[in-house]
Amino acid sequence: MDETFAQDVLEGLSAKHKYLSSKYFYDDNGSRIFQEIMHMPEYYLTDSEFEILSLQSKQIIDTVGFAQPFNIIELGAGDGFKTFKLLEHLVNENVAFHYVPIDISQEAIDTLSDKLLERLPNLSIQAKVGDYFEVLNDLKQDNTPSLLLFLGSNIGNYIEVEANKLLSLFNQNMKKGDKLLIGVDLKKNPLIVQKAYLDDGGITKKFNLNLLLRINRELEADFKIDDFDFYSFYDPDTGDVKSYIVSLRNQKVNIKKLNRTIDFRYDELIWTELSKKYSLEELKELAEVNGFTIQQNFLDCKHYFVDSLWE
Ligand code: AVI
Repeated sequence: MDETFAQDVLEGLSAKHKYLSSKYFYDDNGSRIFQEIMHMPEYYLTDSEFEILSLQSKQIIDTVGFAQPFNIIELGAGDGFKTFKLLEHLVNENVAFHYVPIDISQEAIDTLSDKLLERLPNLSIQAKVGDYFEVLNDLKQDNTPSLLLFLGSNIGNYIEVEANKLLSLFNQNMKKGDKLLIGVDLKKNPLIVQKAYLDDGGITKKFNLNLLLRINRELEADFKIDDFDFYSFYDPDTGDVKSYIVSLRNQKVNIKKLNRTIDFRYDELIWTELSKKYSLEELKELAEVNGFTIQQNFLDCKHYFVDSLWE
């Protein structure tokens, strides 16, 4: 049994306002559902970032300005669909670089490596499964310049203190001269944001409820999935999208491996995820409090999303 998972589930479901961390969405099944989300028309984030990397890869790499060879280290690579455009540009231009994708899902990393090598047989790829910082720490030993990629608005899933902790850890684990390209979803018309998280097809609901299935499987619980629903809400002032699982009944759930029975009230919420949207001013502040300066922002044509280059 994964002790941290067990501990976190116990803590979150025993709290007055119940919560579960979205980092636990991504078991192999959850990673597959996330691929479905990224292909939904409502989930504009993927298309916007894909456009940036399709049309502006040359400008991005020219602005980075590294001598060759260099590393491209992708944190939380997922299916690498967006990154493909950047990699394709570099391979076509015969640029000397190593691509080092890091992800916590073995399945996601295997699929990514196979797909990339099929389409870019000359790509030098050294995939790693595991913790970002262990890998970054290893890479610090070699003095090849590195461009870190933290794309897909993954930073939006961290509350403010955790986002700052993570970014300052990135900073500490970067060598002098290394750069970070961070993908961030921007504040925009609230209806567009709302639809991306409360989709008509119920895929985001399935993504959230998969976490209960994971608890059933790994902690021998008896959540009845049909007795729970999903809700998501965007607050345009704060930029927070908050997602919840909703209990549809008064009910008890036994979690055998935790030796606990948890009570859920009718309409009680479990907070599962924050997906924060930033303004460009807030983004500048986020960079600066963590010791970075923005070298350049690369936006899509609708100004929905930014890939921001930090040094
Ligand atoms: C991975 N992360 C940036 C996604 C997001 O938009 O917050 C996860 C997601 N949750 C619901 N839909 C997508």
